Amino acid sequence: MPEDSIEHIDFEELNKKAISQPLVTHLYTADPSAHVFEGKIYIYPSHDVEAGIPFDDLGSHFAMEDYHVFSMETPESAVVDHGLALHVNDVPWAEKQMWAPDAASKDGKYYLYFPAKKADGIFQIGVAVSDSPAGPFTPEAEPIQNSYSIDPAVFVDDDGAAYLYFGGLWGGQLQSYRNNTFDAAHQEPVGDEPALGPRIARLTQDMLSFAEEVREIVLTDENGKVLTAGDNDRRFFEASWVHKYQGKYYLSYSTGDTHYICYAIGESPYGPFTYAGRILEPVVGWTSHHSICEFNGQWYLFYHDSSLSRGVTHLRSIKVTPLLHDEKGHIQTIHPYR
Ligand code: FUB
Repeated sequence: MPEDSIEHIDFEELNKKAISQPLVTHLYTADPSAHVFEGKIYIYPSHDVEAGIPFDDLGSHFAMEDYHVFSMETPESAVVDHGLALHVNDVPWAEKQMWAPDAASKDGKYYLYFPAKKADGIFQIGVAVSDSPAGPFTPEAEPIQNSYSIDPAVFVDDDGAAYLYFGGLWGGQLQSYRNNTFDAAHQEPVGDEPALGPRIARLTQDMLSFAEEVREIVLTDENGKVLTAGDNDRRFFEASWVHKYQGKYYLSYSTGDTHYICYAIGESPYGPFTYAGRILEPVVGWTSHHSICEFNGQWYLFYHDSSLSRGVTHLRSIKVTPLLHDEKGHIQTIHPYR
C-alpha cells in the first residue's frame, strides 16, 4: 500500500476489519516462511528493527541484524519465540541487512537460507545449519557460490530434489544481473520489454551449494506471452514462494510497487509459469511477502502488514489466514481487511 495513503488510515477501524491479528507482538516480524517440521508449524521471518536509517528506494531502512524462529502447535495456538537463531555478527561474510529468510530440512538437519549485504554492498545468499528446526544455526564461512540478490525460498519436491528460488528488484539488486553477471549499469527493463524473472537453482545433496547454473524463470500470461516489465500489476518483483497442489507447481510472488501477492502455475519447478491471479490484495505498508503452507489438510497463507506499528513500513507483523484452492485449482483472492 503506498506510503502517502497511510496518514488517512483509522487504525482502530482497520484492526477491527482485519481478517487476522499479528502472531507476534513483542517484536516486529516480517516475510514469514512457514513449514511443518516435526509435526509443528515453524516460522522463519525477518526481524524488523528501527535503526533510524532514512527511507530510500533501496530499502536501506530495512536494517535487520538477526533472526528469531517461531513455532506453533497449530495455526490457532500460541506462538513460541525460540530466541536468537542467527546474528549478522556471526556470519563471516555478511555485513548488514539480514532480509527475508527460508528454511528446509533434510536427513535430520535444518538449513536456514538468508540474504545479507557484504562489505562491498552486494547481496548474496548464505546458508546456516542446525540439528533443530528452532536453531541456533551455524553459518557456512562463505555465501553460496553464484548466489545473488535476495529472498531465498526453498522448495523440496516429492522426489527429494531441493530447489532454491530467489531474486528481488530495486533494493534487492536483481535488475543489475544479466546471465548471472552483475553490472551496476543494467537497469530494470521498461514498457514492453520482458520483465525479469525470479531465479532458480537445484541444491546439491548436502543442501549447501548450487548443483547447477542459475536459471531465470519465465512468467507468461494465459496466451503464453511473456509478462512485460510495464505490466506492474502482474510482473515479478520479489518474494518467490513455491508450493505443489494436485501435481502442479504454484509460484507465488509480490508485485512490489503495486503491492499484490500473485501466483502462476507450471508443470515443472523450473516453469514456465502461467499467470493465474491474485492471492492477496494490498496490506498496510509498502511491502507484501508471504508463504503458503499445508497443515492437517488445510492450506494457510502466512503474510505480514504494518498495522501494529500504525503504518511504519519497515516495522511489520506476521499474520496467518486460511487459503482456499477451488475445484479448478484456482486460489481464492484474500482481502486482508474485510
Ligand atoms: O524484509 C526486507 C525485504 O522486504 C524483503 O526481503 C522483501 O521481500 C520485502 O518484504
